[in-house]
Amino acid sequence: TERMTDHALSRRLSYLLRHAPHEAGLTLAPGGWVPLAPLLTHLNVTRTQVEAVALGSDKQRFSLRGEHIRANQGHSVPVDLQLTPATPPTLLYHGTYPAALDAIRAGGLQPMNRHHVHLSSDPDTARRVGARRGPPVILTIRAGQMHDAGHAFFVSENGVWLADTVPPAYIDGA
Ligand code: HQG
Repeated sequence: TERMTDHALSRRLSYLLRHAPHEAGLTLAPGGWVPLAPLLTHLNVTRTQVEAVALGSDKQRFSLRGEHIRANQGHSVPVDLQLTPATPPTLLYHGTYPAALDAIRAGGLQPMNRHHVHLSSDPDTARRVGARRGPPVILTIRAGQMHDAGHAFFVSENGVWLADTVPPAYIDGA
């Protein structure tokens, strides 16, 4: 069989570890961890290939620890990621697309299919996230104020800021 490209393997790992561990016969342990061995068998890849993808990923999407692997964020299946609350910078950014703006103005940012709203610490990253759906719109989130008002923030191992929702009052640029 042909060797999967690193990109294809990264896509498969994201899919299995965030959305469909059951397809590989796995369940996510607290933190999102699964044992590496059965995953390698399911994907028919080597540990070396997975290490290359995990360590080489621009976004550090995965963590490898001993004989276990996880996705650092982006899950839709129920999982306790064991995130600790953290104090965000004054401003965070979210890249979205024009057709979502009416709903965002009315209801704020919602996690949609994921567990959290994903926020970036710089506008360039937010622009890249938004550009996945066409011409992006960059929203500025007054995260410091929001945190002072009692909203919890978390930061994933790969530096993505997460919040349960972002009320419209803290969003500029919509
Ligand atoms: C929008 C990728 C209507 C939101 C990226 C977004 C990121 C609303 C979409 C990570 C809304 C959800 C996450 C509301 C938010 N009404 N639309 N009230 N609130 N939206 O993919 O942030 O490459 O779940 O603006 O790089 O785009 O997979 O979230 O457009 O880090 O590692 O609903 O996924 O990372 O889309 O992306 P998503 P996202 P990976």
